[in-house]
Parts: sequence; C-alpha cells; structure tokens
Amino acid sequence: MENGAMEEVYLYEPKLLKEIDFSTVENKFKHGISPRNPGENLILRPLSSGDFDRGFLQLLTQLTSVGEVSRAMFEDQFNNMKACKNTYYVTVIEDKETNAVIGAASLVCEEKFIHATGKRGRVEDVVVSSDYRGKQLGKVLVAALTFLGKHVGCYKMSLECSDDMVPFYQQLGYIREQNYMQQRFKN
Ligand code: 16G
Repeated sequence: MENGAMEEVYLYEPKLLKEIDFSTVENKFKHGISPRNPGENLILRPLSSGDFDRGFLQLLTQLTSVGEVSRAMFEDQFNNMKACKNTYYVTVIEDKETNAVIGAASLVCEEKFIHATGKRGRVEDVVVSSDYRGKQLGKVLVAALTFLGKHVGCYKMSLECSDDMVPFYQQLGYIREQNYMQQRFKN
C-alpha cells in the first residue's frame, strides 16, 4: 500500500451476510444462483474502502447522477457511513476475475421511537452493470438485503421504484402501496 493510502476496510462486518439463512428464498432463483453463490467468479460482500478503484462510482452512474466524486470525497463519505453504527449496509457484487464492482445495493436502517424503538429498513440504489444484466444479480442483491434487514431487526422494509420495476420487487415479497410523495431540491 502506498504511503498515506487508506487501509482497506469493509463498511460493515462481512460475517453478517454469512449468518443469514437464505434457504427460503433459494427456490426463487434459477441455475443454482443465490446470494451465497451469485455466479462464477462473483462474490457478494459489503462495500470496501478500496471499491473506489473497482468502479463502484462508475457503476452508480448507471442508476442516476453521481456528479464529481474525488477519492477524498468517497473516503469521507465511507467513513461517515461507517461511523453511523448499524445504519448503512452498502453491499456489492464483485467480479473477482476483473476486480470490478458490477452490482450494488444499499440497506439503510432508520431508528424509530415507534414499534418499541424499532427500525425500518430501506432498500436503496440497486444497480447491476449493463454487461451483467439478465443473470438474476438484481434479485440476489435485493433478496440479500431484505434478509439482512430482517436479520438486523427491521420491523419492515420498503423501497421506491419506477412502475416497470414493480413486478420485479413483487416477486421478492414487496407489496405496492399508494402515495409515495417527494419534493426535489436538486436533480
Ligand atoms: C431509484 C432507487 C433509489 C435511488 C433512486 C435514484 C431502488 C430500489 N430505488 O428509485 O434508491 O436513490 O432511484 O434516483 O434502487 P434519483 O436520482 O432520481 O433520486
């Protein structure tokens, strides 16, 4: 490692993903794919501080606007998220052959006073690289984060998506409800 470079660390404990029992969801996947086995040379793991160099931000540009994010900005944000205990579970799929991050999604846990100081889980920023679509990797990511949310104690999970993605999320147990509202300050 170069002088001054940040030591590579995970955003959250990798063992959390290993603790989850995915057996009830495995029948939703074809060809033996599952969160434990996303495909040849592919691994599902927490975001790492080294993923700046594995194309994580470039991948996010396939979802929405990312803007100019320097290495320092990435590292600051990574550290901010890591400092918020039990809150940010940004999860990626890496292709070990190319050392590239080719899929990503986030579980964000929001602490509440309601539901006996419960927490709500949100699935955010789900994206799979265009070269890797059609391989059930979006499903792998969302299934993994849904189970992770349950595992860390969320009383419910929610997400926002476009109309055309509704059937995709329905197959993973999400139910459509009305009246999502937003107000934008920036595009
Ligand atoms: C989608 C994403 C949301 C993301 C947003 C970005 C999922 C389930 N939903 O709604 O998490 O933040 O797109 O779009 O991944 P925006 O830049 O218009 O907010």
